Amino acid sequence: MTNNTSSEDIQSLFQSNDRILIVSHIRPDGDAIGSALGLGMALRKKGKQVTVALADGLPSNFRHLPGSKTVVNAINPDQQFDLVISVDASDLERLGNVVNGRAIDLQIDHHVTNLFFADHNFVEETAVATCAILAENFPNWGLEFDPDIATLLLTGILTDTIGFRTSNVTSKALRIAADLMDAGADLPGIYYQNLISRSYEQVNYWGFALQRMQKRENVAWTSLILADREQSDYNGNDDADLNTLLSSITDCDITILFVEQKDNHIKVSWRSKPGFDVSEIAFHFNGGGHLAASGADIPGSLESVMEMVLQQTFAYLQTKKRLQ
Ligand SMILES: [Mn+2]
Repeated sequence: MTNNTSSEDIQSLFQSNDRILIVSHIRPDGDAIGSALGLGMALRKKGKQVTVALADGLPSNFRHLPGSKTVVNAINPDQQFDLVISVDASDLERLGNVVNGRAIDLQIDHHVTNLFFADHNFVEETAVATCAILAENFPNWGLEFDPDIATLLLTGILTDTIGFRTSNVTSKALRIAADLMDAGADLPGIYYQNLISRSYEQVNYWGFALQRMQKRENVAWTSLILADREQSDYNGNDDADLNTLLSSITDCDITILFVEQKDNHIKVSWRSKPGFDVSEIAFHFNGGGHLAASGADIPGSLESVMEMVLQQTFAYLQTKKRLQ
């Protein structure tokens, strides 16, 4: 499967269709939101009627973005669209139930695992973000930037590259970002807002976990329990991005976070340094993920899950040592 469209095709799709629906993946991140809203705004500037729909709506940490109030999380099944576009989603399932069986006319994405599920597929695997593909191609597609659009697209690039520090970052990505700055995006502001700033409640929530942190050999672990969430008044996502902090500990090759859930189960996440494959451990518990970041949902009490997971993690390290 391969790309089957060109910039000329895309430009004429935009020119000849008026009622446009843009969708992206469930649990939307900065790139999903930035690309859906950025493309939507650029098409509205061309006089198009645009609906941006995300099955899970917009997480609170992205509600500061321009145009965020226009996002809907469901569409009337009878509503007619001339053109349905998916951005930043590798397959139909990732869209959630927002398209209600409508076919996807055009998709723009950068995931290696993309299934080329649209009539017109524009997939660029080497792009650091879908927002980078949009920024690079807007001029070819007859679309223009303004400061809001540039802000949305740079938000996607910055969040998908965690501030230009993922291994796929290229000089081209930086040139695209520079062009977006010229178009009016405030890079330091976007950086602070999306990658640095945290609420008092979030950091307070971390505090409970940090106090309980333990370390044995090259493994550190800790837990967040339901009571911590209540005491800190934190109401954001499960791990509160604590994994990012844990994974920065220099002398630990593997870090593990246990997050207690309602109904007697524990969400476990592993992070590892290069050379360690934590997906192998997660797989043992019916979980999965990537070499360096994996997770599993395990039924049981915190104590029992912790014991099983630590045992399995140290067993993995033992086997690895023996093989070396
Ligand atoms: Mn992306």
